[in-house]
Amino acid sequence: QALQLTLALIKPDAVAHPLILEAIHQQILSNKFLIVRMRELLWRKEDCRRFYQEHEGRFFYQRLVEFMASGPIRAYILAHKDAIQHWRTLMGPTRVFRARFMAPDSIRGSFGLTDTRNTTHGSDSVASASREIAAFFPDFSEQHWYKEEEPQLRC
Ligand code: YYY
Ligand code: MG
Repeated sequence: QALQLTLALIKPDAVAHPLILEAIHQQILSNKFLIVRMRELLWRKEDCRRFYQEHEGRFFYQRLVEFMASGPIRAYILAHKDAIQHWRTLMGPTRVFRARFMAPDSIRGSFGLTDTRNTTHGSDSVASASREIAAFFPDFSEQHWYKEEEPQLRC
């Protein structure tokens, strides 16, 4: 398999600002990701809780869930030969202080507001990418994509 898939989210803080939303979208394009699927949606709190269940019990869990349900989100399935790591590198560090000082040109370094309102999400492993893609795109079959579409997209 030449291409890897990841789930990328643009969170409510960034979707709310058209220029920031557009700047992030342009970064996706200029970094040669293929946009396999894209949708915008409002998330229910119970979906946020399930999506972030690995963080249940952490001090920020409740504020994270409230925030993720506070406005529209944009979800992408992105393909790239190194999609998971490449997207996480473009996003930058999770926490705003670190992002500003260690990776000022990253998406979070440029646009992140707080540790919670940090613009974007990216899957962190092949297993989480599969789980997260299924959560946002229940009709998408990875197996079918790798069999029928991916071979034609390689270059
Ligand atoms: O994968 P990534 O988003 O970079 O960070 P995680 O450690 O998985 O945390 C998920 C999510 O939780 C983060 O994007 C914002 C929120 N969060 C927070 O609100 N406050 C923290 N101190 C740490 C994380
Ligand atoms: Mg994470």
